[in-house]
Amino acid sequence: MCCCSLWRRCCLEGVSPREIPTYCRICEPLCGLIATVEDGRLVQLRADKDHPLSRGNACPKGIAFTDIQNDPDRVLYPLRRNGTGFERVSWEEALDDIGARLRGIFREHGRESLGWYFGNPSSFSYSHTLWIVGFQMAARLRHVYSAGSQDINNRFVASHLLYGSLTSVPVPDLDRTEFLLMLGANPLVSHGSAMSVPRIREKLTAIPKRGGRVVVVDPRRTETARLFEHVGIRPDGDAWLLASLLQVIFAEGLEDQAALQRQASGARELRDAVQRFTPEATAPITGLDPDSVRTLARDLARAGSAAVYGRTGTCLGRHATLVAFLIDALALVTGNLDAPGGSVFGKELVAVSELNARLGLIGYGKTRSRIGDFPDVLGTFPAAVMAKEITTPGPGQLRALFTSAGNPVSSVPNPAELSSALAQLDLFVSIDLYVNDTNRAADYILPATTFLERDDIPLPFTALSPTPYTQYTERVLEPYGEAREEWQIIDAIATRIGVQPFAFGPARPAARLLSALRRRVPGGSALRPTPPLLADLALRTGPYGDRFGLRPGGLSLGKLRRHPHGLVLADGIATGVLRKVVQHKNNRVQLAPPEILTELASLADRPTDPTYPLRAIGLRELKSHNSWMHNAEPLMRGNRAHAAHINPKDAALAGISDGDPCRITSPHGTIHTTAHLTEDLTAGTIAIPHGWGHNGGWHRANAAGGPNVNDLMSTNLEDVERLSGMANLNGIPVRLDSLAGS
Ligand SMILES: Nc1nc2c(c(=O)[nH]1)N[C@H]1C(S)=C(S)[C@@H](COP(=O)(O)OP(=O)(O)OC[C@H]3O[C@@H](n4cnc5c(=O)[nH]c(N)nc54)[C@H](O)[C@@H]3O)O[C@H]1N2
Ligand SMILES: Nc1nc2c(c(=O)[nH]1)N[C@H]1C(S)=C(S)[C@@H](COP(=O)(O)OP(=O)(O)OC[C@H]3O[C@@H](n4cnc5c(=O)[nH]c(N)nc54)[C@H](O)[C@@H]3O)O[C@H]1N2
Ligand code: SF4
Ligand SMILES: [Mo]
Repeated sequence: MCCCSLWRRCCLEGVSPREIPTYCRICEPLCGLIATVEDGRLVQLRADKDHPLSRGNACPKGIAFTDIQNDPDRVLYPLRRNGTGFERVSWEEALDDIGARLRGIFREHGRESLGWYFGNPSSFSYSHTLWIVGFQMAARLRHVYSAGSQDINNRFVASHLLYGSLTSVPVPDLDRTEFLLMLGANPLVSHGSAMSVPRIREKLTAIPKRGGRVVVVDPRRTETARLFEHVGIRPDGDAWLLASLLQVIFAEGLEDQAALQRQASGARELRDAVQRFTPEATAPITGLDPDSVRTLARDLARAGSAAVYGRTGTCLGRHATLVAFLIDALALVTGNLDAPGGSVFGKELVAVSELNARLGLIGYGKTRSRIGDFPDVLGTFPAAVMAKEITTPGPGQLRALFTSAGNPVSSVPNPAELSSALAQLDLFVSIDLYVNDTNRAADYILPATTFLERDDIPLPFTALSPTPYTQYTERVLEPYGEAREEWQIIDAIATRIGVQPFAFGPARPAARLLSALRRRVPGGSALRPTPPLLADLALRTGPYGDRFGLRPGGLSLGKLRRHPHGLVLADGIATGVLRKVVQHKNNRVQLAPPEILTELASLADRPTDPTYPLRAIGLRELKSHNSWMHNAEPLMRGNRAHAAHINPKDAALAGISDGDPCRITSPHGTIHTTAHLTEDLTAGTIAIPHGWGHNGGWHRANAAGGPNVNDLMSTNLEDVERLSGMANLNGIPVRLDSLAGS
């Protein structure tokens, strides 16, 4: 149909623009988008009014993705390093050489010398994720790293300890809660994380509108805190605050006895362990007035319903696993776990947790890292030790590395150490959209499709959505240039080293099912499963599935194809499901596992060093997305530049005025940036955006300048959180100096 109803040349020549519904895969709300495509090129992206949840809402980053799709700096052909930089080569040449070099490395050093780092955008591609897992298992990869150790692995470990199920993460029941206690999250800017909630501002503001409360615990009076009640905690004080809230609740008999009896074991030990954390005892560390902490504890315990939620601000400190654990413990002790309006467990689209509980494929601490002896979390080791794994000789040394959708030189601690380690690799291959700050050192850069150039279904996100929904999208564009989907690239590399992801033995029921399916699906590969085939299989046998006709009305990919704007699966998250979630033998949430009791017993603040009197924390910006959207013109207008947000009192002590250049120094490194003075920061805290300081193939991003804040961060083994391998990126001791006049 003609979109302009004027029958212009485009219609007559059959190239009339097409408008195709799809969804954004930059961050977790997965907002519905309409892509206008003309002559095989993306013309525009706009918000999809017919998406059932985002209903015509999208943020500036989603709209600006047009500039990334069409960016002249994108890598569209395989690139090989030569003496001076990169040269274009054919796919066959690249893949054959990579295969041959890998085989040589394996002959000399064994398979364990191969590693993979996958970054944040991989979580938004089902095919990429599936093929990494398939490849990891088929090739028995040990060196696997991800953005998770800079983001959320502590949350998974807390779930493992509490529920015996790593992937069971409760979400706040936003539509029903009367009290939301939110720690270390800024959803007005981040748009929500570990929860999938389009139009989150509306959801949050609806809480006080219906008479409830939202309390935001954050060292910065953030965009979110400004709308609600703000508790200005000192960086990394959360473990002490949470322990105090529990202490008050137990001491005043405000715990929900019935819930404890029904759901938990270890309540008495937990009560004993938090006894020493009175609000008076923790005040010097949290910076919070003991009376207000007591009032908060009482209000939370007495609320009709309450959800406790924490995100990256609580994940990147020194006690990350303990903090994530105490967040859920507080919900349980107040009777709000798995209860309407509380912290609730969504139903998975694909039964990953249940399947994993049965088969025990991936887990926690199944293996330990060669360097640092860290437990694996879902098959991955801390990215903070990746550099040392490359540079430390001995059996199992990491010598050949792939990165896909990742920019670890920008995102992990101590980029200088990692950069110099990458230069020592025997082989370094990256699958990306750009020459970024990491793969500029690669032997090969293989061009990936963008999310608009691949089909998708957001498999893990249904369980994180307070209104369960899902959506399947076909690719809306043919790949530009010679870009390929990651799974195809992984498959091609696997073939060349003689492994096959998803090769099931003939006796396995899954194999029988697959081959039956293949016969039924037109074009289904006779040899290998494709992502849509696996997704269909997983969907149809999953909790919402149609069981191949046994459950009429259930889901299949075919059904989702008939609902291109997405499908709401239920009105809300069902409660009373904890017995199914918990995998511990006694079927109870463990409130006092030994790991946590040890953490509580030894909890001590880091000694203050007068040389570094301030604490640095992170700051996400509306128009940045980690490291990779600084090349998009609409997001960089008005000469956007990097700046550290500093309380005027701290600035005055250092002789710094607004807009001055300044130097920030930690025990591990130094950065230079511009000072932005604001009362939003609690005195003593500096907030610094990450993901800047570029030196890749993206011209505008390079020109934007700024430092890499991770120069301040440490990869010393004692600075990596023991239980989950989390990098310490918040609450870093720093010193502030003026650079004016120098
Ligand atoms: N100091 C500090 N550091 C942090 C954080 C912090 O708060 N403070 N936050 C941490 C967090 S939460 C995260 S998630 C990490 C992110 O860490 P990373 O995932 O390592 O880095 P990103 O900046 O997300 O880089 C993503 C890369 O993927 C590429 N890309 C984008 N889309 C695609 C695609 O579809 N396919 C492929 N193959 N490539 C694609 C981009 O070009 C870019 O190079 O950073 C962490 N680092
Ligand atoms: N615009 C934009 N959106 C994004 C991203 C982005 O880069 N830009 N990144 C995406 C990614 S990968 C993720 S993981 C999510 C993250 O989603 P969020 O975690 O919601 O994002 P942040 O804005 O980093 O929020 C962390 C908050 O913790 C506070 N904080 C820092 N230290 C502490 C502390 O010790 N205690 C407490 N209580 N608070 C602390 C910070 O001031 C900040 O307000 O956002 C996603 N969305
Ligand atoms: S909030 Fe913005 S970036 Fe995130 S999914 Fe929606 S449109 Fe995309
Ligand atoms: Mo993240």
